[in-house]
Amino acid sequence: MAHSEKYWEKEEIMGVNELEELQLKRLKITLKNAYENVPFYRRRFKDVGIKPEDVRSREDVERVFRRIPFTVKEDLRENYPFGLFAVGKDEVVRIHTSSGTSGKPKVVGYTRDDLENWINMVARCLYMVGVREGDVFQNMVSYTFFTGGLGFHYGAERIGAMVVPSGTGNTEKQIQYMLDFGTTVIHATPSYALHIKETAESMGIEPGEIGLRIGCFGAEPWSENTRKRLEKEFNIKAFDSYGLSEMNGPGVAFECEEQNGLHIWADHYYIEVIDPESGEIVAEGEKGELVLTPLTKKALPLLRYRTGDITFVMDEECSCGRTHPKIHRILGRSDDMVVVRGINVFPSQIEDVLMKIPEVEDHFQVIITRNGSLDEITVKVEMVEKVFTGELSDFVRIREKIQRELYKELNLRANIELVEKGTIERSELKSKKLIDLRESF
Ligand code: DLL
Repeated sequence: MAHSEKYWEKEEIMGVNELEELQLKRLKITLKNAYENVPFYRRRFKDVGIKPEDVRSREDVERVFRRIPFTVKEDLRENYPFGLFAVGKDEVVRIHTSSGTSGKPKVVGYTRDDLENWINMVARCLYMVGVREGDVFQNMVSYTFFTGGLGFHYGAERIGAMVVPSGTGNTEKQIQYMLDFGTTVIHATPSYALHIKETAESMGIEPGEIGLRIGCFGAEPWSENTRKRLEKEFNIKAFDSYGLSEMNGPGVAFECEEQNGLHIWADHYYIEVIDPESGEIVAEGEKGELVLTPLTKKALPLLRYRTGDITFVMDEECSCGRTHPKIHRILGRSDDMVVVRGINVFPSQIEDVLMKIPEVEDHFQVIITRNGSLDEITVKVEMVEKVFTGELSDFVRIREKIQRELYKELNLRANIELVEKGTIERSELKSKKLIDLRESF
């Protein structure tokens, strides 16, 4: 395997110029593949009057490539199941799906080379955060259609770690396995990690004494203060992991040891950030929706795919030596953002505020309702058992404290409903933190 002591692949430290040349070379191949093999894209090229060979130089990427309309989730749904595939079933060796809240799932496919690239990308990420041959990697996400299970499984195997394919559920057993097998690295959604922590405590086990070193958490938004909690409780370093099925799955972007932004693998993805309203590219470093084009994906060459995720490209060199750009941790999904009384609110903002208040437990829910013409925001918060005295004055004090802290961040007065630990439903995969009931009013 071509890795030095510090990096998994030499591509991680390529010069920026070289990296851009590689992007151009691969983009040309991707455009040709999409044009020649996907009727949907051939039509789109025709509609805007361009051909793949019109993209010759880096300038053409801005001039020509950016005229191609965005691909959106609905395009995948409308072409269900394999309509956007660029290869026949004989070349596809695996599919995964990702379901939204309604309608048909999005089906994604991989050729053998696609899988190879994906495995290496995930291996890169794991190696970057310090996973090595001697580690025991417990993979606590779903192994079926969700890309997180098999995606991480093969990546960790590629490094040579011992993989425990435990999937989700049976949380008490999972904890027992950690102790029995000497697990050093865990992979889960942040919500499930919090649930595991709570379950361990209820079994009389100190999470910090399990012997874990590293936690890889992702697949849903989480906040800096949640990281602090997870690191402290489990006695680990916790890293943010970003990806989406349409771009292989996990392994698109990952934090390095700096824990300050996620390196996005620019030799495999072309990155744009747009204003979600106007579709225009935002100024460098500005916040917007991430748009990705895979550069090495044979089976499903989605062009200018709107991820729906809000972030920005961080303009700084990373002391880890990797040259690939960094994105800020995902601030939220554009369709997760709610506008309450004219103010934009992301559930992850609320999470960050709550997780720094010691009286607040790890679980919460945001409920939006409409009272006449006025939007109401209610945050249901579990209280730490120790402070749940039943004294009215305590309730009032804590409620006011939470309200004040949220007001500072959101400039919005929220109703706070304090509930007992265990009231809010726990989640083994992605949790639903926001319930918007306004539509049904
Ligand atoms: O969640 C792939 C994945 C698996 C990523 C395991 C990380 C770990 P999907 O089910 O297709 O794929 O969901 C993709 O989840 O567009 C984001 O909105 C959200 N998401 C993924 N990672 C993060 C993260 C997988 N670290 C969608 N922070 C994406 C915030 C995330 N949101």
